[in-house]
Amino acid sequence: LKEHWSYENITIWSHDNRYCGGNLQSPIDLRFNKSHIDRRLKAMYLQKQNSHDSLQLINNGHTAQLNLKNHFVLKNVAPASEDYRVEQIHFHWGHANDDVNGSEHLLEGRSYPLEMHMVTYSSWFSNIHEAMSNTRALAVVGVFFELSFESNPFLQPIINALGRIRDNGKHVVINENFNLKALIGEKRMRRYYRYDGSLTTPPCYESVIWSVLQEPLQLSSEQLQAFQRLHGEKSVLMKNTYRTIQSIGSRKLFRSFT
Ligand code: 1SD
Ligand code: ZN
Repeated sequence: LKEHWSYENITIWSHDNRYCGGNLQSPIDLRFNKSHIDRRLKAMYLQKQNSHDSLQLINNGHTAQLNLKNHFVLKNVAPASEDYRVEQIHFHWGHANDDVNGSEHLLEGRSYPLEMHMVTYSSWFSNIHEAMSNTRALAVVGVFFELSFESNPFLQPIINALGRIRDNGKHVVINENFNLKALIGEKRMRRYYRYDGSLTTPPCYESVIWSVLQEPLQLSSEQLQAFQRLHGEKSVLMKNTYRTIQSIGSRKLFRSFT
């Protein structure tokens, strides 16, 4: 298992990580006409936990990641299923002067400039590392962002902190109020695509129940640029932090909405 990988050479990920060459890989192109309605897919929601742990935003060389340990559980991932504990959120984007590419999933063949992932793990496991490689032990919620003239105030606590984690390995504590529930919006969690997939980065474990919300969030181009200014390994600009789409193969794509 190789820890070192980059977005410059996605095509060779499978040389060091055999799962990356598997049949249940992510991301994929989400198409309404190729999806099946599943009426058992209920509105998901976040339940606040009683935690006073600080929120840490880190530059891990591949993305900006906000650690949310013990703050929320995700409910209704599947009918009568266990809770999924929210571990972190992180982002995927393109590069400066590219307002189009950046998302990992596509919607009707279309990309968005930013995609947020909320990574959760089944409460049957004691931590995410134990869960990581087990079937359906992770549930990741993907949320697209599209550009708007107005900035998104719910995203601003993260944007403000990005300037302080420009370089690989940096981390800061977010002291401003960050409200994940308000950022995503309760209603948005009703309409989503659902399929069985993988981590979109090495080791590409095929352990993820994917939910990608149909309705995007908005951010301003100034907010987007704050991501595009981050530096990764060897101080090079972190750019095009997204994996190309993978074949859906024989998998079924479901949706929660009509
Ligand atoms: O890319 C992330 C990776 O950084 C890590 O967070 C992993 C879960 O531990 O998830 C992948 S992803 O599939 O959510 N992109
Ligand atoms: Zn991700």
